[in-house]
Amino acid sequence: MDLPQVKDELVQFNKMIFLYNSAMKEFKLRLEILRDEYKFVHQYDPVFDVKSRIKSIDSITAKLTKQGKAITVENIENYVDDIAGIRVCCHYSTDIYRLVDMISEQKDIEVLNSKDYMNDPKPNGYRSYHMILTIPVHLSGRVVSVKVEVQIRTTALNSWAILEDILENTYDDYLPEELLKEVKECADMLHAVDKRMIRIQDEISQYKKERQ
Ligand code: 0O2
Repeated sequence: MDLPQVKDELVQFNKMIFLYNSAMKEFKLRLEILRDEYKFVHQYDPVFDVKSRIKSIDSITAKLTKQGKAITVENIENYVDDIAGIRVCCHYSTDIYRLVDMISEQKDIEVLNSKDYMNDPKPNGYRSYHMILTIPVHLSGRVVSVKVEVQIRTTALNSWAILEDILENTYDDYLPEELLKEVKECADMLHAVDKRMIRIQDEISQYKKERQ
């Protein structure tokens, strides 16, 4: 690549990141409004915490290299779906599906792909709900649909995912069997606790209803 080409690619890259950043802002605002409405109607916030990030250059290049693709802006846009990432933590797993429905019902949001790792966990114990969606970004004179990855999970399973991520990134090519087993057991225990808490929450709601 000669210098003008490099410059052009850099401009395209910055434009692309600007769009992904705008899409994240747009999605976070939608989510905030949905939460406010839910709180207003049900006196309860289904969301505990929201984090967002633009995928790191290292992670983008690793993903493209793994797919055997050249590192270009076009390939990033076409083959990496999670440049803009939103992670939503809920207290209870029932809140996850409430949110999935509320997000999917938004008329101008298109859900391209969903993965329900809550009901179908990864072999290591990972549980989360993932959606790749597009959201319109209104610019001066045009509207652009931009991809955002949304991960929704419980706070308990989020702590687990952080620990598991550290484990994956610490041991280069050999992960100790014992640790893997223990980490999987922790995921299963946390999931069991999440389920018990829902049962307790149901019992409390039932009691409240009966007292009304
Ligand atoms: P980062 O650091 O978030 O950028 P794909 O994204 O399609 O290439 P995959 O695995 O089919 O790969 O997609 P999937 O399952 O939807 O996972 C995408 C993201 O979910 C990952 O992004 C992680 O953030 C998270 N994730 C998936 N599986 C695990 C897991 O077993 N443990 C943990 N801790 N997180 C997981 P990246 O690109 O890996 O990382």
